[in-house]
Amino acid sequence: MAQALPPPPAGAAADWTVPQEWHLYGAAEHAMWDRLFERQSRMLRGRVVPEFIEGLDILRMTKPGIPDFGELSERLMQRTGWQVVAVPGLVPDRLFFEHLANRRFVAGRFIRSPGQIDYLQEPDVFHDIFGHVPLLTHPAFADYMQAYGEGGLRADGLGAIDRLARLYWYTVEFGLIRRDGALKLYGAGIVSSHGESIFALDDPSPHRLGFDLRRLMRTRYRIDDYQQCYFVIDSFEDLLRQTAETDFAPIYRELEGEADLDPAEIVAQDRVFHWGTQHRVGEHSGNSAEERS
Ligand code: HBI
Ligand code: FE
Repeated sequence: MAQALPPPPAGAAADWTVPQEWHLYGAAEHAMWDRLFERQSRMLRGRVVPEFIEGLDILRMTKPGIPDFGELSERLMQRTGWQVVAVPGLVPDRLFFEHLANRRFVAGRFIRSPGQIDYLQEPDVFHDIFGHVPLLTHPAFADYMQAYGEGGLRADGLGAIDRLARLYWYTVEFGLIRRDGALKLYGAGIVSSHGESIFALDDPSPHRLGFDLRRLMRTRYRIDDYQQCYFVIDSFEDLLRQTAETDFAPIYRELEGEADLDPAEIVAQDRVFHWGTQHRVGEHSGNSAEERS
């Protein structure tokens, strides 16, 4: 059942938001953003779904420095009615869902230090803004994120947050999409990670399977390594259709009788794009991409 929320940290509002305080970033922090931005935008050319690059342009994220959340929100608001708000770190599930359901994306405001360039526990501003925000300019994806938040609030009352979190993980964080017969990246955990943006698309190790809501809700995931399994959607519109128009309560009940699947498993109904060798499992431990979310 839904539990009482912990109180917000000192300096945060009741909904856990804080001011970004953009003026407090120093030159080294902006330089770190520029370095990550340059490295990732070069890497992603031709690998990421084109709407991601369009989102960077629409939001003027190509200009140097850590973006100002107020400016991003203004442009996003015009486009799809979304806003970006700063939070001190991970927020409780229910609040996270409430923000999404109200078309507010919560983002960390700190940036990783040079020693953490490829490994980070908590989502920083580069993961949250570069990874997540460009696709919020896409109408169907923007609606999907809101629907996910609404689904989260319902799941909270049904004891099903863990199942729903798998949906987020395998789409919003680590999703692949098919475009003109080729696979492209769109998940924020992949696109914000230098190593995983190669691994997810090109490495023979991980499975790449067609999206199937029930299947994905049964599949465990790892937070400390590259994924062993990626799920491929046909389009953002299709993803939205399969989630927004679905009452998940009967699915949660149905799944209670079924065993969880290991991410290395393949089952008979799977639509297999690539049957992974799984030979690189564990090689990237401590090198998670999103570095969790
Ligand atoms: N809080 N700031 C932040 N960012 C997240 O991605 C996040 C969170 N709280 C909960 C959460 N993610 C997930 O556990 C939910 O998707 C279930
Ligand atoms: Fe994330």
